Amino acid sequence: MTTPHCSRKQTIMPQFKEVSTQSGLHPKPAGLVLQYGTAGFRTNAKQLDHIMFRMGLLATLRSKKTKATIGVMVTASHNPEEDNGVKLVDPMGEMVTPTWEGYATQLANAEQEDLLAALQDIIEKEAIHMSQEANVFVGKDTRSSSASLSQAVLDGVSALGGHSKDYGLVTTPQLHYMVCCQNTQCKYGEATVEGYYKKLCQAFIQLTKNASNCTDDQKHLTVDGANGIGALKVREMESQLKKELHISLFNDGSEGKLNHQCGADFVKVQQKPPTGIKMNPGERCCSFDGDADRIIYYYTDSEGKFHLLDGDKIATLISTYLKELLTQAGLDLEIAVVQTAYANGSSTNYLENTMKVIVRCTKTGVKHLHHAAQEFDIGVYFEANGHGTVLFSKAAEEKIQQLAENSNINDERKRAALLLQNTVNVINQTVGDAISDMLLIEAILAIKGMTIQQWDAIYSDLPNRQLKVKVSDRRVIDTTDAERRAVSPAGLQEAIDSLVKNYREARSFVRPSGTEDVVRVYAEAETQESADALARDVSLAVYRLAGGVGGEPKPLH
Ligand code: NG1
Ligand code: ZN
Repeated sequence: MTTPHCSRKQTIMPQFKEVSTQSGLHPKPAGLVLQYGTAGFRTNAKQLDHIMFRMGLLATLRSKKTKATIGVMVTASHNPEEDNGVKLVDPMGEMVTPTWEGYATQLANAEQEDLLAALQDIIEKEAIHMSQEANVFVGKDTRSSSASLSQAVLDGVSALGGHSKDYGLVTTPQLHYMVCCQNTQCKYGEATVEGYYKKLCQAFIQLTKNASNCTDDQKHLTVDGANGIGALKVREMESQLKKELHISLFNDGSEGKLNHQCGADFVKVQQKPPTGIKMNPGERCCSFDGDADRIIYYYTDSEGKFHLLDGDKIATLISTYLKELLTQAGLDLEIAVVQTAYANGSSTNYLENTMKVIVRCTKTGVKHLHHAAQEFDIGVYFEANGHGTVLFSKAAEEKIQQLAENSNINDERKRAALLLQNTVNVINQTVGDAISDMLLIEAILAIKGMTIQQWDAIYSDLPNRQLKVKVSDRRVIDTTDAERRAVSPAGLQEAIDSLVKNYREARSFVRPSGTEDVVRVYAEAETQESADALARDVSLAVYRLAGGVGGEPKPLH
């Protein structure tokens, strides 16, 4: 038997009075269970009102605990327009720490009458002083549901007496940037969108100003804004690029539907151009995702063949550039590239064996990559899907700074040091950022006088295929070795191992998605036919051994 409602009410502490009243306006549908996944909560927007209110409460507690400003971003990134989601941002702009992800799940799933007890539990476990001030920054994407959902977050913050600042429509990385600026007393930059544009655009202009022989053609870039927030923000920023970059913006949200047949996820997974854009052969194009924290480049050649330059190609370009600059500057800093199991085998091979940089593999989800990248002087991390950035340790930044200010060095070292300094400034180190990554990539190509074809030719991707399999409970799949091997259900890994042996240069792995109710299958092999066949074979094994639902996976061809 649960405690009767009225007896609970009598024990409500004054600090919870408002929560008790307000939570009635954001009721939880009884029995609904959601989990804080790879990128926060994400599901159909209709199920999220109570989650948003409760994340407003949790962000307020987290702010009290850390004595710092916390961010809450309302977005479902690359998911369809009907979905929405929420992610919490920790003080330095990083993803919220795992223990608090657990609290988020507990708080989200507490039935209406248990909400105050669930809150009290977190307060006690974390020894939070409720008299401490709290500050929460809130941002949202362009989904039609985002306005009322972000209001629910704001209601949650005010119910616990926290202060909030509503940034309205911003990209996810912009909100991360604001939080970091605020908590570093503006050392990282000014906590406004204008401050963000100013920091990034000034660095970009400094980087490209000496890029010799950059023609107007080379300064042209086609951008697919996924009909989302990134498009709005590119428009806002454009004038500050002072014609150093000419952007043709498509899928700007004026007509098309968010992420529908466009955007970084569509282009990466379908391995084809988005609809709604005009592509000329050989021209550089890029796609953002729905909250502008991912970017993918591509072009079609003169024969009309589509070429994709994903997160692995981006990581390779950036790390090559940084390594060259470090050598020219005479700086001894350790550089590493962090990837996930989805990284193309060719990229790992090139980075380790040709470039000879350290390569680390982590579990999927940027928080894991971010964490691993923090262990190096310079950590370049990218998921194959185009989510990534570069982290510079404090010591690395100081060394670069000192060298850039040193007047006793030769011109080559000076030039390299200044380029490194501006490179640090153009990068959003808090999280992967499509706009910042775009400016960095464009600057590198201009500085190196490199075409997209030359960039693409650094190494050739192994053909690959990603598929999804529906199972009755995806939690039956448990993985190890940075998700590269399945430990359950019994027999699945053995089945994958023996299927892989049928193809040359093949590799395959499966893992439960953290953002969708599916099992993801990845396969790569010497030819596209082999990669497709292997992906299908492995999908069948998942279907049979892990409780597949619906019809059996069909051959792709
Ligand atoms: P899941 O659904 O857990 O595979 C996807 C991406 C992640 C990450 C998150 C958050 C792939 C294979 N997975 O996670 O890399 O970006 O979404 O957006 O791309
Ligand atoms: Zn995203």
